[in-house]
Amino acid sequence: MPRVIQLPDKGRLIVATDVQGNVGDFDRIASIFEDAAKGPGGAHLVVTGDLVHGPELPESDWPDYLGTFYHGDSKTVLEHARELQARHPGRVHYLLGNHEHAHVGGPVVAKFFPDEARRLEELLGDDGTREMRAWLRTWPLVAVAHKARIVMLHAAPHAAIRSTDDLERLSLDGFDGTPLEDMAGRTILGALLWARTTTTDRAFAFLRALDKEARVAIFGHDVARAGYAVEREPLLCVSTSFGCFDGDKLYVEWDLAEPADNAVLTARRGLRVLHPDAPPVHRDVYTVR
Ligand SMILES: [Mn+2]
Repeated sequence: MPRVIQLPDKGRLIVATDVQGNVGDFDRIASIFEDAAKGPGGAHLVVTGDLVHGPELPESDWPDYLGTFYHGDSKTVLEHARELQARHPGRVHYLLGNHEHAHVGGPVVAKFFPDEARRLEELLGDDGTREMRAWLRTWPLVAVAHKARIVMLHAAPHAAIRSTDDLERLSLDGFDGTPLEDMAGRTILGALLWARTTTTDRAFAFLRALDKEARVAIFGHDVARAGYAVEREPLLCVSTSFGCFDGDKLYVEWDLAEPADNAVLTARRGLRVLHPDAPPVHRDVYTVR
């Protein structure tokens, strides 16, 4: 299974991040993609990991920092994700996030349950768990859109790599006992799935190792309450769902034939509002309308 996938040079690119069990948001991005797929050249959807593991709190216990209330239902999100991928062979790409990795060799994640992977596996049962794990093991880590000069991954592009081969030979296993605070700093896979940020030099070194022309990294993992953040070039962190209010949730839409120049301009021209009818709370309405 390839860990790095190459997207074609034409069609629409839709990029979404961090759904974390939110069925309504997954279905919304799926319908945006399916509308785009009807256009000339079709479309490609990249979801940059963490489809699973959401809160299952009553609305009365819901904290403000989690944004708009929802009931986490990872089982249904995975079902819908599989159906969407089956309807559009070769055009729907789910990248591995640290929450998926927890099912296939990664350390335990404990945001809303002491062991989130165990919680979901209990809901799925033995057969469902086996099928899910087999599927997750096939997910790539990085998507490259060569002509668009965009690289997509789960977390910040902090990993020290020299070429695609450094990603192709990674093993998912062997992280069970790794303390979470060591994940981003110690290994290539840990950085890919856990780094919240990185320097401009390190990020461009990562991009260049995969594609000499690449100019922008799109990722999630961290919550940008305004829907996105460009801390520095070439880092475009996008929040499509988790941790945001509905009116602040953003995704990226881009023409795969159009070369991106930098993160700031890609944000300005490529970001779209997931729920245009919901009022903005933290969104910068001058940059993203
Ligand atoms: Mn994550």
